[in-house]
Amino acid sequence: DYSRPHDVYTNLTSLLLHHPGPSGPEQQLRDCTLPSPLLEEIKEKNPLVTLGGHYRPPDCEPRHHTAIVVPYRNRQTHLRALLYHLHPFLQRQQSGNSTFNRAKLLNVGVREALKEEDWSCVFLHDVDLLPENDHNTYTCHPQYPTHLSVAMDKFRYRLPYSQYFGGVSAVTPEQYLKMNGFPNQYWGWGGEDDDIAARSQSHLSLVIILIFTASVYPSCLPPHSHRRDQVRLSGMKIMRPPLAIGHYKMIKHKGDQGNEQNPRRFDLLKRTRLNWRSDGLNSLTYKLLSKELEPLYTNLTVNIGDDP
Ligand code: UDH
Ligand code: NGS
Repeated sequence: DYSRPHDVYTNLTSLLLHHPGPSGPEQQLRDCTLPSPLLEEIKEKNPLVTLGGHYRPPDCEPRHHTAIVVPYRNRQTHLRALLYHLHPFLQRQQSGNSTFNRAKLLNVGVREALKEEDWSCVFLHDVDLLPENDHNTYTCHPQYPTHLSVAMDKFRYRLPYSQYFGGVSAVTPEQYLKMNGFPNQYWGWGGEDDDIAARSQSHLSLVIILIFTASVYPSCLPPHSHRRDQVRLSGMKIMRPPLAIGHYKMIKHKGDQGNEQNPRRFDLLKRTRLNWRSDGLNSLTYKLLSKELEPLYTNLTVNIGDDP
């Protein structure tokens, strides 16, 4: 019952730093240098596959019903290797064209990454931005969210506007929790980064004493003379590297199908102050469909629902 559904699944590629590289178990399996995974393990990784190897997308009517026939005798290890790859592969192919939701995918990525390991810093990194300056250290500030892509070539190496928070940013798990993660309601292009900026600043209004402490003890500041920007909400701050350091090249591209401008973004932004406590990490729902350790990244396929 592997069927190509209507636009339901959204593919999330999350880049986990320090991940086992090309010599990891996935690669070893492909090179046949690792025993095939156990059937129980494959089953565990594919919770939505039912008895007999059936899979049905949970939230839509399939358009196709496909059976896969394998001629087989005495090849248990091969069968297990095939099942291990095929189930997530087929579920991935069903990734649909429903409206993109960058902030919700980032929420999912952060939550799943934190299940894996106790990261001290999590980067939120657009796929089309290449850092150009080695001094732009990929670390977190201990107290405040950091915005790193302050000087992109497409904006002539400066901020397009002073509150811009798009592209590449970083939070510690504690900062992420305190700001209730990111909004889940921005379907389509635009505004979600402004909401994230506003909610981090809203939160920071609660820790004004820490800001004061940081200014008294400069040793609390991160390396490379990150400086604190004055922002609109009651003198709150977001950390940024200097313009000369936060250089990024953007891989040129057009707008994506399924990520058209969100006409509701301005209305949503007006309500950030009211909504940030209830829309975010604490209201996040999704279904994890598969998780694959590729040689250079971890690929999570998730169902995050659709624009209501
Ligand atoms: N992304 C995808 N796939 C998509 C859409 C977005 O992977 O279909 C991710 C990707 O990481 C990307 C990020 O979401 O870098 C941000 O999306 P974007 O690159 O489209 O946004 P950006 O604002 O570019 O950087 C906008 C170019 C077209 C704007 C049209 C509206 N003015
Ligand atoms: C603002 C958007 C942001 C976006 C930024 C840069 O207008 O989400 O432009 O866009 N805010 C709203 O639409 C409310 S860019 O020039 O990269 O296409 O990140």
